[in-house]
Formats: sequence, structure tokens, C-alpha cells
Amino acid sequence: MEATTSLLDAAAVGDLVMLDPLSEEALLRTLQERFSREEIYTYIGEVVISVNPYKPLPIYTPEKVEEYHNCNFFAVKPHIYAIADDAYCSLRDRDRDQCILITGESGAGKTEASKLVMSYVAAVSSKGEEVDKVKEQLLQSNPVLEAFGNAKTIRNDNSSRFGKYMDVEFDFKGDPLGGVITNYLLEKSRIVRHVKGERNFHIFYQLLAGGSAQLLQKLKLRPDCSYYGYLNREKSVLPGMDDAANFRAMQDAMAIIGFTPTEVTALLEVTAVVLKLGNVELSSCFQASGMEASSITEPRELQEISQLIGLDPSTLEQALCSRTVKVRDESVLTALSVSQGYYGRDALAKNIYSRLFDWLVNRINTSIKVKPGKQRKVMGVLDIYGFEIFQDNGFEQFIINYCNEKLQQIFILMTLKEEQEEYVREGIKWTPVEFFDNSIICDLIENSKVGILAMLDEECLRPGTVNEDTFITKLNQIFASHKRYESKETLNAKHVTDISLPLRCFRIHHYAGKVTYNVTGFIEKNNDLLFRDLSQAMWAARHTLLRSLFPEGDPQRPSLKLPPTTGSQFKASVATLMKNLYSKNPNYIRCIKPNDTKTAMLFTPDLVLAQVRYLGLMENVRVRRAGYAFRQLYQPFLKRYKMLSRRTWPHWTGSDREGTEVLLAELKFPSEELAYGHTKIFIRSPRTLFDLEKRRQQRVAELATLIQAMFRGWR
Ligand code: AD9
Ligand code: MG
Repeated sequence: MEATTSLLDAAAVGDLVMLDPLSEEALLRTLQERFSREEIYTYIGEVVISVNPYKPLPIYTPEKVEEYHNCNFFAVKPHIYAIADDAYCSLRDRDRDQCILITGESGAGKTEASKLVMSYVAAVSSKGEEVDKVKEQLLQSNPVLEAFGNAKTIRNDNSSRFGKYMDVEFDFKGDPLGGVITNYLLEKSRIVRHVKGERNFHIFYQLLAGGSAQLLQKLKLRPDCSYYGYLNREKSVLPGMDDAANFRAMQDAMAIIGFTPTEVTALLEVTAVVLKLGNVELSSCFQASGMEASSITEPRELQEISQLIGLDPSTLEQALCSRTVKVRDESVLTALSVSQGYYGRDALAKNIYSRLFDWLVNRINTSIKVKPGKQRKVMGVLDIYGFEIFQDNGFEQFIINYCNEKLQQIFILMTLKEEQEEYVREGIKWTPVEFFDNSIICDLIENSKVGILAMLDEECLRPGTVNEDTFITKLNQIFASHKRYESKETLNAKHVTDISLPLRCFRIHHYAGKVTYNVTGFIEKNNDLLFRDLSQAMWAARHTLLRSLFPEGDPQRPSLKLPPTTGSQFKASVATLMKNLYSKNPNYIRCIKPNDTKTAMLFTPDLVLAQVRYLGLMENVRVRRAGYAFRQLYQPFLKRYKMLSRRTWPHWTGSDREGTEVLLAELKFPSEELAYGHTKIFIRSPRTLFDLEKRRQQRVAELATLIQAMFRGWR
């Protein structure tokens, strides 16, 4: 809360709790007004709202770090550094594990915010050779993971295509010791397909633009994006993004983290293999039996891949063009059609890449891991992919939006919970406030019996031919009267014309908007099957890294009957994440995207209003106000306002609490306006605080005049 002069400037209060009267319009106007002054941060109590400026602002300098370091949260302008400082000090001095939850839609500024928090903590924790090394390693994990896990989408040129949660661990003095990164479901379908105007993962463009001639020759790559099928055979240069420079930065980062040159080479070799797989072309041929079969059209790419991974080309060709099927205990090699062959090739590329990404995260973790046995405090930073609504929304959007739905749920529970707990801790009476609860939507998706994910699993595990028709029919039956679910039939009946409906689809009314999901591909993506012949071929390769990614390819290893589906794995990891977050003290950064065109300093009110609504900001303010809008420890409160009473000014010798009581009694505020907690004073309405602040300003002016008069008297 910004308890300074700007409090009196109602159009631009730094804390929306102070808005008086509170209305959606006033809230929006305040955000816009502040944004136009390049004040992109605004509070709701201790929640930070951040509006993406889409241009670099001079507010992240070392001087700013100094200004916010050990600041009084309420006495300085709203800034992301203030919340970072608050979380860090609370962790260091009060021993409370923290988590920073950064939410908002795609392009709203979450990843940038997470980096700002990390760099702030790095800047204010103590220095020293050992600690500096740890900090560097933690910070440098970003360029590496972004190279492999981010891509240009329509919404964001640097869109995170994976979820990331990083626990930074500190010793008792507050020095970083290391950390652990957990990654969530990479959007691997992007490897083989992306829509026009988007790109594949950055690393491919970086490698081709920034790799030396010698490196590219070693990897058997051409420095030309338009040669590669998986890059849509397009030259793709992004304004403002220097792929070559980013490649160098990524390589430097890997060196700092501790990757050996051999590891880097192995990593890039496997990356090259993925890119080259997209150029393996198949054509149709016919067997003597008349059955369709496929063969490799141009053997060069296949041979080069085989050389890179140390595998006999004929083994790879066989794995790509045929499949072993068990017929009555006997293994029979059957030919694949061209479309089956391409399916297998793409599945292989996706699997190699996503497993490589997991390996990358594990490898970074090995470097930043804290030795067991050390006492530690933890700050978790969560930066996931934001809520997405596209023209065509598939399984990936369903998963991403489910994750966002869970985060919204945790926000609701924890803001309320935290608020209520504070009143209990401080011994203050409190009546709970009604709040929109999105658990009905979470349940629709994750209910273990009749949730969409469970029903999808059921369909995937059903013997016989699985198909999406039966899946959608079941969904439509079960959720016919669900408030948040709509079938294609209902949409048609309502003449929804804002989108052209796919063949099979359903719509969910998410907290953040209505999304129509195209069911085509759900079963395949949830099953995520890789022909065993392909995993066995990868395991047979001499390339140590590649083969380590396919342990199930070991013929000695018993095959798992039912590997967990993508959806169920994701649901389980989200549940673990939620448990982890619940155990920590939450700090929120809620990011808002002000326009759809990535334009600097452009504020589109309608767009922001939609986000204000679904982020539940009005409710957030109401909850905050239904209790006590303002609270502060007795000591700083008394220090600020003691000049308002002759009994406390200039010196008060009793306890801070008694001083506060004496002071406020003299000012004659109605008793229901105030509550005295164990450590803090609580003030119910913003008016009272305005009043206090106004009186303080008058008093400061009086004192100033008095002092001037005294000076004049002396002269
Ligand atoms: V996604 O869900 O990963 O697609 P994010 O992470 O929310 O999304 P990101 O942080 O990548 O968005 O921000 C998008 C772009 O906005 C950045 O690449 C910057 O160009 C721009 N941005 C974001 N925050 C700031 C900021 N504080 N100052 C200046 C910013 N520019
Ligand atoms: Mg991001």
C-alpha cells in the first residue's frame, strides 16, 4: 500500500484497495492512468498487478535495487522489486518458505517477471566467490531452457512452451545455495508442426544462424532454415531477435552451468538429429502381396542421421518403415504404409526432443543441486505457459488451460486463506466473504471418475479401435447439464458464429473465457505411443546420450503394459505442484497484457477489462476491504503518525502498541474502524487512512512553517 501523497490522487492510487468509491470503471481508469505514466505496477494489498509495457523501462537499474532493498513495502512506489524484497526478507528473517506465483495470459510478462525476481534476489543477497557462482548458474539456466523450450507464437515472440517451477534454496543467512527446477509438459507437437506465423523452438534457428561452419559440418546441417521440413521450409527471422547472438549466449550459459564440451556436442547432435528426421521422406511401394509398404526416398538424410547416432542405416530404415507385431507369440515384421511411416517418424522426433528437454533440466539440476544435509529455506518461482485461446485449440491448449485453472483456484484459496489466517494469527474477529469458486471447472476436468481427463484415459485404454467419436459422445451425455460445458449441438442450437466449429468439439467456460476444443488428436496425444521398434533402434545406437533417453528400448527390459497417459501424468504433477505451493507463503504477481499487437505503451481498455474480470481483481479488492484495508506493524505506524498527538510527539516511551492506542484514541476514530492485533494495527476503510494521511500532511506543513519561523527568529 502506497501510504504517500499519491494516496490523495484518487485517479492513480498505487493500491486499488484505496479506490473510493470502488467500481470496475475506476479500477480500469486507475490502471490506465498509471500505465500512461509508465507506472506499470499497482497493488491490491500485497498482490502486484503488472501491465506489460512492451518496451524497456529504466526501472530495473542497480539504483532501483538499492532503493527497494530492505524497503518498507508501503512507503515506496509499487514495484516488482518490492514484492521480491518482501518475500526474500520474510524468508531470511522470519524463516518462512515463500513461493512467487506469476500468472496471466500468454504474452502478459510472466517470464520477464520471473527473471526480474530472480535477478533482484541475486543482487541483494551477499557476495562472495562461492555464492556468486551459484547465483550465476541459477540465472544462466534461463537462456538454456528458453532456447530449447520457448518459441515464437502468434501471441508472444518468446512464448514459454513448457511450465517451469524453480525452487531456489538458501542458507540461514539468506545466501543462495542452489536449486531444483521442475518442468511441466513441453508442447512437443511443435517439433513436427507449427502454424504459419509461428516458429519451431528457438534452438533450431539459433543453431543454424549461430553455429560455426565447422560445427554445422560436424552436425551435418546446412545453415539454411528453408532447407528443413520441420521449420516449414521457411526463412524465419524475427525482428528484434538475434538468433546467432542468442546461440552464443546459450553456449556461454551452458559453460557457466558446468556442461562439458562433450555434453554440449552430444546435446547439439541429438538436436540436429531431430531436425534432420523431418527431412526423411517416405514414398509408397507395393509388396509382392499387393500390400502397401513404404520406403525411404532419399537415403542421404537417413545415412547422415545414422552416422550421427552410431547406428546401422538399415536398422533405422527398418524401424521407420516397418513394425514388429506379435501374432500368437510369434513376432512378425509388417510393413507400414506411408502415412503410418510418417506418423512413426514424427512420434520419434517428438519423443527424442521432449526426452532431451527432460535430460537438459536434469543436467542443470545436477549442477545446481544443494548437497544433502544442509538446512535450507526455499523460495519457489512459478512461471508457466499462460492461458491460451486460439482459432483452433487442441489437446495442448486443454492441458495449458487446465493448469491455469488450477492456479486460479490456488489464488482464490490462498488469498482468502492467507487473509483469514492473518486475522486468526493477530487475534481479530473475522466473517468470511463469499467468493467465486472455480473448483466446478477444475472438477469437470480432473474428477477421477467423471472428469474429462479420466474419460479420455478410459477411451485410450479401451481395447479395440479407439476413436474420438465415442469419446465426444460420452462427454456430451455425461455433461449435458453441466453449467460450464457445452456440446457442439448446444453451440449450433445457440447459433454461435464467432468461430467455425470443428468436426468434433466441446466448449468449456473457463474462468478466463470460453474455449472450444477440437477433439481431433486428443487420443493420440494422450496415448503418446512410440512404436517399440523405434525405441529399440534408439537404444541400439552407440550415441550415449541418445540411447540413455530410451531405456524402454532395451529388449531385456520387461515392457510396461500400460504406460501412464500424458493427461494422467500431467494431472499428477500438477497435484504435486499444488501441494508444494500450499506449503509456502504465497506472493502474487498478476500480469496483464494491454494490447494484442505487442505495441509499446498501448493500453486497450476492453482487453484489460476482460483480464481484470477473469483475474477476479474486483473480488480481490472486495475481500481485502471486507476485512481491514490497511494493516501495519505498530512500530512503523507509530513512527509515521506520532506527530499527530502531543502525547506521542516528539518522544513516546511506552510500547509501540500503547503509543498507537493513545494516538488513535486522541484522533477519535470510530472504534469499528480499528482493530488492534498482536503485532499490527488494522484499519478498516481507506477513508480513515486518507484522513490520517491528510492530517499528517497538514501537520508536516505546520511543523515546516514553525521551523521556518524559528530560523527567521534566530537570524
Ligand atoms: V507465455 O505465457 O510464456 O507465452 P509470458 O511469459 O507471460 O508469455 P513474456 O514474459 O515472455 O510473456 O513477455 C512477452 C514480451 O513482453 C517480452 O518478450 C518483452 O518483450 C515484453 N515484456 C514483458 N514484461 C516486460 C517488462 N517488465 N518490461 C519490458 C516486457 N518489456
Ligand atoms: Mg513465458
